[in-house]
Amino acid sequence: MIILKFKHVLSLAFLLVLSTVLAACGGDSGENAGGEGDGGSEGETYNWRFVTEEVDGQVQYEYAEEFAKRMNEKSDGAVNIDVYEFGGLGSETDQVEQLQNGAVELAVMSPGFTGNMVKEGQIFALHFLFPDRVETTQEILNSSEALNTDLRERYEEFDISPLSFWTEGAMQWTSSGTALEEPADFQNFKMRTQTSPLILESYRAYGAEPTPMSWSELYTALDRGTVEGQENPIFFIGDASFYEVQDYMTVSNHNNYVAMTTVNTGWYEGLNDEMKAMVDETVQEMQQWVFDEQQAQNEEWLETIKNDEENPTEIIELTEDQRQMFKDAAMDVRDFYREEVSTVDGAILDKLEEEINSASE
Ligand code: 6CS
Repeated sequence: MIILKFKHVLSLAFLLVLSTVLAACGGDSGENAGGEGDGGSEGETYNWRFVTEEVDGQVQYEYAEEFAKRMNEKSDGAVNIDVYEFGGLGSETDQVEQLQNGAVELAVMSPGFTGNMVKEGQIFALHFLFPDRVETTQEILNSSEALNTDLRERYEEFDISPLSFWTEGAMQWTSSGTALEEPADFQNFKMRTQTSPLILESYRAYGAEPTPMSWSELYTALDRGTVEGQENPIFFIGDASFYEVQDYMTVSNHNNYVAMTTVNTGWYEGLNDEMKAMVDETVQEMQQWVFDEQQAQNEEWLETIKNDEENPTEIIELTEDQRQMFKDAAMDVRDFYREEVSTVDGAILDKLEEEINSASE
């Protein structure tokens, strides 16, 4: 764990140097990069950059490494993708901008950091929307027209093309001082969230005081009590060591952590047909790969957290009645999304709810 924290400090130091270099590149994707309007031709090489919000060993980073390996093999070495850990290129929000301006071609992006821009993307902030079964949630993410067509169009207005949506696992709450078992426990509770405004709204609905921040600041904030709790999938609670500075983990399964494989829209549209097909095919193949990866990491970390006697964590399972209280309190946020957030009168949410209902039948 110390290594991870140390590595993170190194990454942040590296950040300044690298982001300066990228800014100087002005979005030039490197030699024969297959950029916008570059049709590519035989014998060409392609050098692309792929940034993630996680570090070596964590799901997003492993995804990008595997993606890069597959693209390199399929192209007989013509496609070379440099994968960047989180911290190397700035904050999560900086990374969104880098994808938009073409400084990087590919990014794993969480909708939780784009909500101030792509309002509809905040649909993922709604608690208890997706089914409890993570496999069914992933099937919906794979096939949903509401997400893969309608929401994608909203992102493309900002030069971001989400090519796929995938779960990193069900999210759980961790806390110090207060065990989170029913909405009343959130009263005045200092909860860390990502930056999308609807995530904050979801916690205000329980009476909490949400504070948005990057995960790079979260360990220290939890340790010092600046915030008292946070939400994440179990592998992340483990690998980022948050559980070491928290007393409780509530198995709430209140939401899924959804990540998107995104590309710069202009760059992607400018790829030649062969390259585009190779990217699309690899994105599709990776859906099962990443599902298995997150499942393995989440299962492994649950055991580690349970058995870590040096850093004991009380694990709380919610009763059906307790979950129902949270569900009831969360429902108003859907109306808020439809009325105050959506720019299309909640049409994407309506369609997604229909898709979820038919997948759950
Ligand atoms: O809590 C967060 O902000 C981070 N959580 C995960 C699972 N991935 C990256 C993200 O930034």
